Amino acid sequence: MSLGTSTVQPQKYVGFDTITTQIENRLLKRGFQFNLMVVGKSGLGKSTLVNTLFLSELTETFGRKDAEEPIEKTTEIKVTSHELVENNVKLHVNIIDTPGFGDLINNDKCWDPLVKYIKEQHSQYLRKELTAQRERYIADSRVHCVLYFIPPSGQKLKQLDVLALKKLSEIANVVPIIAKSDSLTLDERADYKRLLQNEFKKHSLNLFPYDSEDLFEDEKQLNADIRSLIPFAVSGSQTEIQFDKVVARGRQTKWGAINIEDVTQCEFLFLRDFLTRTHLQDLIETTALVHYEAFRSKQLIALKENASTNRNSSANVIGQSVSAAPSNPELKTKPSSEQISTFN
Ligand SMILES: Nc1nc2c(ncn2[C@@H]2O[C@H](COP(=O)(O)OP(=O)(O)O)[C@@H](O)[C@H]2O)c(=O)[nH]1
Ligand SMILES: [Mg+2]
Repeated sequence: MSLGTSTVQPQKYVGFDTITTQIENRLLKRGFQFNLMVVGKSGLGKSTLVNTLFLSELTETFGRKDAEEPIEKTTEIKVTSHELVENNVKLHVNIIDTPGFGDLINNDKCWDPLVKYIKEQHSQYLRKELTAQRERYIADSRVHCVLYFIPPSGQKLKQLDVLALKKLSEIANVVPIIAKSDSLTLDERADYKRLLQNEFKKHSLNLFPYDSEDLFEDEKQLNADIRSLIPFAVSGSQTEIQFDKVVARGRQTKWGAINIEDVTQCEFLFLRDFLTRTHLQDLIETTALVHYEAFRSKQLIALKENASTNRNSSANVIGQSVSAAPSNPELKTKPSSEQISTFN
């Protein structure tokens, strides 16, 4: 017997169409959490770009007063939290600033601390999820997006970048960008972008955005358009400049000024639209449904296998000695924090 579903039109107004407003109100009260990690060599303009993205002073960059001054370096992973409000929508942003990547003489596995950090956030979330009295709303520190800064060298990806991009894109949404692209001419920029796109293909890097079967046609098209733009060639600036008709963020040089907010000169606006207007929710959702889910299932399978090996070995012990006290089954199956935080 099959239970068919038929569409019923209630005779009077019932009011469940307000569910979207109810959800919206709840979400508005709680706000949204977005965690953005920036990765790349020091001096590539990471702090400046983050501040340009959200038009606020989110991270410190002092810039240099003269060329002799050393570039300010971030030496450890530093997280700063901010709350941005736009038309009643609260966005909690965590910026995860990472140490100058590849700055050392020996950069062997310099992505390890970043991979470890990303996995640690997944493991913290899993631990909170698995406690008996879990919170209704678990604070989310999982990394939703990794902005990967590539220097404007015009050259192929270095082995270090390939390996780092590979490792990071296995566990998070990675978006590569060409940093300080104002140092390239428009032609050089287009060539470099093509070269990097080929490199991504050659090394089979699985970069964000991903296509899934449940996407609508227009969403697939949008993703294809975005993929043709990646890596975005961007520049950042925290100073406003008076151009012919507008005042906008720009970089003044001896030869003139570039307007960062003009898409014919710089792809900064494409990047910002992508991160905030079109793909913010997708970045958050993909982190939860793809990356975290993969971590979670791997950990839970490992725990289950562990538990069954333990059970088998304790069954042997009980078989040998009747005096063995029955252990607390709750403790047996409950994962310890050490078990969950195993990295590989
Ligand atoms: N030409 C150029 N210089 C930039 C750009 N973004 C930042 N800078 C400059 O590069 C230096 C380092 O910037 P910073 O944001 O601190 O780099 P970080 O070490 O990657 O965080 C500063 O002097 C910035 O003014 C850019 O897009 N183009
Ligand atoms: Mg910095």
